[in-house]
Amino acid sequence: MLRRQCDAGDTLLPRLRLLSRTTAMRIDVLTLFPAMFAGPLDESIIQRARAEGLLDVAIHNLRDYTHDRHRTVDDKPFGGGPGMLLKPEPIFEAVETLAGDRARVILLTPAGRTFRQALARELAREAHLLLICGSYEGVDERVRQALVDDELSIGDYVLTNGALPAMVVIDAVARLLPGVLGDDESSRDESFSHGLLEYPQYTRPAEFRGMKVPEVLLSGNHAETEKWRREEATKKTKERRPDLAGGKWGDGVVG
Ligand code: 21W
Repeated sequence: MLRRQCDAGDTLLPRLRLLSRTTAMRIDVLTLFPAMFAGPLDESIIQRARAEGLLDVAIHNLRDYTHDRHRTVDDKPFGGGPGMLLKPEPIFEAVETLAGDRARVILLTPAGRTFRQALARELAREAHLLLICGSYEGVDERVRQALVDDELSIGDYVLTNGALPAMVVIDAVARLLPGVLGDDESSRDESFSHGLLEYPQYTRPAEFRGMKVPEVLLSGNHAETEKWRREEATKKTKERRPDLAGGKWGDGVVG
């Protein structure tokens, strides 16, 4: 079965990578702003992953799951107060239509736990994600109770809705799927998965406007170069991100 997915000319490495995933990862997104997703998912590495059948993303307009003339998705909160809430019926109908019984259902909300690289790695092992984008109005609590497996925030700042956060999650997860990054990108990534920020890097020319590339990098001495890079990365991490300091959570946060 696996064999048929490989062309005769394939080298051994891409063939082995296929062993860990035989079908594309499926990601469904439920949003009030489907048009926001057009650019980011149609460019670069994500587009290539989709074209190669490694990732299957579908964007769904929450309004398509309403049945009234005005395509109503929100209503006033019981108990009063300002603003409106996303009403449960369209979200329930959408999730019941899209999730099957295997999808991991994730609500993007500022009240969620912060999305980190460790969770991106965990999500990359799932077969099917369903991302529900929050809106400024908030969501009826019964959605959380009955449908949602995880609530995620992407950080402590206020956005207008959950569409950008959903794209951030898709991007972080997609690049971890087997075969999405080239061999060079992947091995480079692995060598940084030790919880340090990146060391300073230089390319030609060796001197530019009086600014010189550190001598050790021109020396050709690999051991000295490695030592310099490790020291610089450690120094930078201690200065800028003392909370990471050497990857104390074994988290593999990349720089
Ligand atoms: C902004 C939703 C503010 C809800 C009284 C009670 C998803 C997000 C979002 C948004 C509120 C993420 C209110 C980082 C984000 C998101 C829109 C608060 C108003 N008044 N990660 N509640 N930052 N943002 N609701 O904004 O949906 S993940």
